[in-house]
Amino acid sequence: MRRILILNGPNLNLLGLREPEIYGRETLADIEARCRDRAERLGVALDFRQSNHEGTLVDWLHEARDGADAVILNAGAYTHTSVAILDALRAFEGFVVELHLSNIHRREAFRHRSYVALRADGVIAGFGWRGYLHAMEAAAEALEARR
Ligand code: CA2
Repeated sequence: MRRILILNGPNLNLLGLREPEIYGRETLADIEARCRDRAERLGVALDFRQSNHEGTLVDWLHEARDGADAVILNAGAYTHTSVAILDALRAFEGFVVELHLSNIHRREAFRHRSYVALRADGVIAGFGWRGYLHAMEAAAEALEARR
């Protein structure tokens, strides 16, 4: 069975609790439940995690080298700052989707730069929680095509 790892970065544990006009009303637990449902339908194994710590995200990307076929990464604000996360992504050989709830290109200029994009195979942004499902579909299809 193909394995998809979904990693969520800083502050995403607050989803649904503040700024619903930007990030929506769904909590991260709600999104995880929808992803688990989709994983079952797609016939993939899903690992879904969140951390507020850059080093933890780096450690998890290292684990993915042996533990996942695709990584879907919403790195939160680290998207725009973290060379460490980019370097860890470059050590991962599987399929990578960069994911954002909001359309980062319609927001402040500092959100337009993405280090994650320098390694991502594809980028999904601006579709809210549904973007997680779009990313899973894209990853599952890409893995199937690579078989
Ligand atoms: O749109 C996205 O998914 C982001 O990755 C979210 C990050 C932001 O820094 C990126 O530029 C775009 C922020 C996540 C913060 O989430 C919150 C949720 C509720 C309340 C406060 C923050």
